[in-house]
Amino acid sequence: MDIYFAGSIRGGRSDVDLYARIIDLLNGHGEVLTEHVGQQDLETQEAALSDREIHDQDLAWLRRADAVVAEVTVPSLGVGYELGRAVAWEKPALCLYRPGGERDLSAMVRGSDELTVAEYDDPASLDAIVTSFLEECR
Ligand code: 6IA
Repeated sequence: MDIYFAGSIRGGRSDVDLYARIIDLLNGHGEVLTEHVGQQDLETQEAALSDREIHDQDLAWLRRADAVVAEVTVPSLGVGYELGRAVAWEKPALCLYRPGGERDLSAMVRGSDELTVAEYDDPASLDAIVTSFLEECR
């Protein structure tokens, strides 16, 4: 199973360690096409790519994916855009959100019937959430 993980980059990197942890979990279920989203030094590594190259490569991976998993607690225009494309391409998409922070989740995500939103407080619960979602995708 090819899995597209989405998480904030220019929207803010405060959850990058959590992204790496989620990517580790996802690697137990299939191939994660976007492991770079969890890399601490992404900003320097990707500097060689133009924005167009990043956009085109990411959309090609998204097109190929069997499932999308997004951590949406840190709001990101790019993640929102990817989720919109995932819905348009009828990809199953799971949005992971920790309530209680500074920003409430967008109504465009929580209000969509075509996105699965899972709220969690403890990252230890992510394994069960992700496993249940991906088993339904198979
Ligand atoms: O608007 P954002 O940057 O927060 O959007 C984040 C989302 O867009 C992620 O889920 C990625 O899939 C995608 N994305 C945005 N920027 C990149 C990137 N390099 N490389 C790969 N995917 C990206 C940006 C590097 C730059 C800061 C020098």
